[in-house]
Amino acid sequence: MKLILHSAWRASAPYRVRIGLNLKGLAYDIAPLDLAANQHQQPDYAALNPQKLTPTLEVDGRVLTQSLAILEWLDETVPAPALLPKDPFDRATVRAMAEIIACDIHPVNNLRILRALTGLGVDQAGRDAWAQRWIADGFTALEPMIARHGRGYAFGDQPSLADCCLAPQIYNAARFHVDLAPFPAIRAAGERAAAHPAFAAAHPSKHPDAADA
Ligand SMILES: N[C@@H](CCC(=O)N[C@@H](CS)C(=O)NCC(=O)O)C(=O)O
Repeated sequence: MKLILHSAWRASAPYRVRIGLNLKGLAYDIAPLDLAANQHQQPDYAALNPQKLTPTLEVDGRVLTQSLAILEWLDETVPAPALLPKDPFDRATVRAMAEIIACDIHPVNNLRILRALTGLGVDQAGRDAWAQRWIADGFTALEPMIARHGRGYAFGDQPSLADCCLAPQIYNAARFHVDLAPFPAIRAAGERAAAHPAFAAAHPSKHPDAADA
């Protein structure tokens, strides 16, 4: 299987997919996109991904988009190690954790939203305050779920879809100087994941075009 991941170095959504691919032990090429230079908005990329967002995963020439859809495809295609538990109730719980991040925290802090805020006259301090507000809001909901269900990782004692989303969101929270002191369970799960080779290899600093930041 020939896999090409269109990925941007600090972006959360492709970071989730890099973690998933690494957990499954799959080899893949990274096609880096420079979001600051708007490479994702160019016609050649838009032909692959009409949303002009990253990630896009090419699978033997076929195209998948949306990080959660890609991770679920991955889990169905390469079942071990599983990203979702077997029990339907547990699966729904892990999906709920992932969706708090991917559907409720991340979209309102995305580059295009921050650019739109800039266009409305919001300065850097205002944009940081915006991101901090919504990250803290989501983490406040996630914290008791991880405290209840985590046993090392966000859910149970193995990395799951929830960790694929959590590690990038913690990285993103640091970029916006979010105080993680009120979220000990989130911090503990993040530290546990960071020590896992699949997560370490997916870190933005390992991206082919990583810059100093
Ligand atoms: N729901 C999508 C979100 C994709 C997304 O928003 N990707 C960001 C990077 S994390 C992006 O490409 N942003 C470009 C922009 O906002 O202009 C997914 O999970 O794949």
